[in-house]
Amino acid sequence: PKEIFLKDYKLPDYYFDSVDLNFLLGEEKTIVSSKITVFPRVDGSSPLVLDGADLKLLSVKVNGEGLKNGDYHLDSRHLTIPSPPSGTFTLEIVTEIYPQKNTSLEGLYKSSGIFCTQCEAEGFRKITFYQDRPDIMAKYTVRIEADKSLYPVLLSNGNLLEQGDLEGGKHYALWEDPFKKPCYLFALVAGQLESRDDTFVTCSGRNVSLRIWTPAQDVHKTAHAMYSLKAAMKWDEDVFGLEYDLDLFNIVAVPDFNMGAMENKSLNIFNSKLVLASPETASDADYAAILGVIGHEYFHNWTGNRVTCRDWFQLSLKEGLTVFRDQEFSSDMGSRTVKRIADVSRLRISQFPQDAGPMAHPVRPHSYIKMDNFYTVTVYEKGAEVVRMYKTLLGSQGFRKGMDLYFKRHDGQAVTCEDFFAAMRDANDADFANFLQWYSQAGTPLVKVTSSYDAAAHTFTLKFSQEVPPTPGQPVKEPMFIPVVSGLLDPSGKDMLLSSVYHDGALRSIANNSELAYNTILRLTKKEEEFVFTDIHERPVPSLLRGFSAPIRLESDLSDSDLFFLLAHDSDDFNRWEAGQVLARKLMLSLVVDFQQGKPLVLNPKFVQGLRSILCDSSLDKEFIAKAITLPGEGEIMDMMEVADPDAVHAVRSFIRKQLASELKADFLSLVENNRSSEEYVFNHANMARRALKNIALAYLASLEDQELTELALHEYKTATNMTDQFAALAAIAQNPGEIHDEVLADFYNKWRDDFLVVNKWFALQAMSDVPGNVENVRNLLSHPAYDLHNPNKVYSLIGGFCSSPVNFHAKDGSGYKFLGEIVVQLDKINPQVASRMVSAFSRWRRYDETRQNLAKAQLEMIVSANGLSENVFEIASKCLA
Ligand code: HT7
Ligand code: ZN
Repeated sequence: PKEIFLKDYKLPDYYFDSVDLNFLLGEEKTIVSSKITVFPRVDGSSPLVLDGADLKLLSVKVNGEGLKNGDYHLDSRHLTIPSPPSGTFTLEIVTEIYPQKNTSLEGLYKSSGIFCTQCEAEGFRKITFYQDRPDIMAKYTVRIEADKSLYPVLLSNGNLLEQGDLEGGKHYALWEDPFKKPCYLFALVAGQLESRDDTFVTCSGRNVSLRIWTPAQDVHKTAHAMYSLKAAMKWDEDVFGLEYDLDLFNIVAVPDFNMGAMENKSLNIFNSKLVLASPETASDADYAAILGVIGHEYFHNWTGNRVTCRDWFQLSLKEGLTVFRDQEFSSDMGSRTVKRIADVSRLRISQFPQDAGPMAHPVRPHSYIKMDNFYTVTVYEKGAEVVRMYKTLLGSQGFRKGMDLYFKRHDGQAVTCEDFFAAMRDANDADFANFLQWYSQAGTPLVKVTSSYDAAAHTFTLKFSQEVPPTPGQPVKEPMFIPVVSGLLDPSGKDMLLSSVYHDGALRSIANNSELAYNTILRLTKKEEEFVFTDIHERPVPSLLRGFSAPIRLESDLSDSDLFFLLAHDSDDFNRWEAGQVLARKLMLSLVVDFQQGKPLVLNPKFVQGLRSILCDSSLDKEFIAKAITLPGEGEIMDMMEVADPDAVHAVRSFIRKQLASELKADFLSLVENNRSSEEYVFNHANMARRALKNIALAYLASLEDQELTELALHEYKTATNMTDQFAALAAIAQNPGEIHDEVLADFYNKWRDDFLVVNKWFALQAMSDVPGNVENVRNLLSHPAYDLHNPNKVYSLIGGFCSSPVNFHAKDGSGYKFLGEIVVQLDKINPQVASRMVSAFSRWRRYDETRQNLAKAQLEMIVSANGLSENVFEIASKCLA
């Protein structure tokens, strides 16, 4: 397979101006005709090379003249016209494709009888021959012709110009998109769909028609998606001054989709999981995800569509920025602290391990074999953290100035991460030191800090050192520019007023900016450096990296009592939560050592006391409490160990959970009692927070395996009036094997067997079970009538769910690895993108003991040598082995 490098980027030799597409959709085959106006970038006679995959070429014409075989070259990836005419010319191509047979779900395919497309990153080449790269931006018209009864709705990008009936029960629609776009934003949908319609009046008073399309039986489940869309449109106007630019915005929900959703210009296509919701069938987490993803795709209209990427290496330019925007949107619609905790947890659970493993890559990768493999948590989530750092450094107004300049300079262009950086810098005349390193250096920086107080000099000193670990292809790293937002707490727990700080031989005043008087940004740029706070009259406790101001690992010399103090008093709620997590991580790691040495496990009573005081603090937000009493995940602890030991970590985490449940039983019982849903389901922060707290208390209680508490969970299950409560009770019961467990799982399936999204929750719950030997149960579920490897959501639920359970996936007999190896090879023949996501579960295999390493390695070797392996899976599996 060919590796593609950022350093080899070249401007295209030809640009396209207008593109007319005509689709004749059929049951056996689809005929695609394209007419493209082509013009050279510079006059000369370079060949025109078009990308194509799985296409049957029927004809090629240049300026109306048919080309004969020798006038062009065709191979399995390209159609080349060696000497096109000089100046502007028209190119007409007719191809035949087979959407019904397309199980890869890229290009044009069918999902439950609906024709739909997915072109990002390089799927357009499966529709017709084209320069399939984002810097080719053209205006499209699209004509679709199909059987009217089978496909009554025909959609594409932009405005509907014309539609009408044709002979033989057919009809057609003609769409025109007035905005230039790269082909990855092209979309087509045809099927039996109905819509929920609404209108949004923009800030300049234009009416925009909003339509959310689904099969008729699901339209009633689109109210929350419509609410989310309107909220996102309003938010983008209010916060960024960005108005929608067409009179129509369509969303279509399909059940078979490789990712969450796609931002095609004015025709977003969504995985139905991220559109359909009703209180009975969707949980609070689903509702929140829908809000975030509807927002995300809508926000792409400006960050991604109006200003797009020059090449795929720049993916984070649109994705990091748009994730940042959707995070801010969700924060503004709910609780900022809780959202920040959730986002940072995700970064730690998924991105930090990626940055420390064989697939580590910079936010802007240097190379790829298959671009699909780089839609990663690094490009998305770490990329969003990079954007967040601009905002932290510039403040809200400075950030907005930078965004305004970015749009002013680049509307209608395909640009790079440097262009974004330059807009931020120039709009604010800012000094960003070597900030651009965040785009090119992989690895999570490790920052160590020690503190000392000089009572005589009234100074408090923080000494920092930083190190960026080596990653594949980058053995040696430069220091990074790291903004560390910091405050100091006085002995009563209040923020101290900060006057000035010495750094690099200069005294910088802090207090003259009243907004920052209790907080300051320490700008780390060196391998080692020191900051000295002056006029500090009592020994403070430092609160560092407030709000998680940079995507780093921070190791401090804070004592346990400092951490308990921060847990109780920090004015930065994120850091309050963080102090509890640091304590929990330390505790868990020390108990893991005890467990490995065969010592009895004993829980530090101070930890129980610290959590009890959080539980009983009625001034705290309930969802914050729920987060604060959630222990770090097993993966997070394993990542901190020299050799990951899944059994020990699992035993310790279960021990602490049970111990907390037993010591805080009365508190948990009253939380369940006092936080039941009394009224109709409402998606708002207060209600979600109540449910979150009640349900985590129930989960703790059920872990005790006590008859009475299982009865309580059963009662909650039976009386639940919404999916959040019902599923939480089911999950609480499912922790413990036995008769009740089996009965309730069967009951849940029978209730929801006709709702595939709910059935997927049922698959996932069983897949994630910690019960030893669960691999057999998961194997059996593969042949369950509701299961289908062709549907990505089902794969993510069952296979993805299984791989997220450390005890079973990493079972010492290798049964988990063998299971995944077999599935990956099977799945790769159906859908390489989904198969390569699954193979990533092996990526941390070197972190385990020798027995496990050998077993995992054997599976990776088996996969790499499988016949006809896709480039997608090859890239991930071979990088894991390298
Ligand atoms: N921009 C979209 C990316 C996407 C995608 C990429 C590869 C393969 C399938 C895909 N489906 C959607 C989604 C987004 O980030 O907004
Ligand atoms: Zn996106």
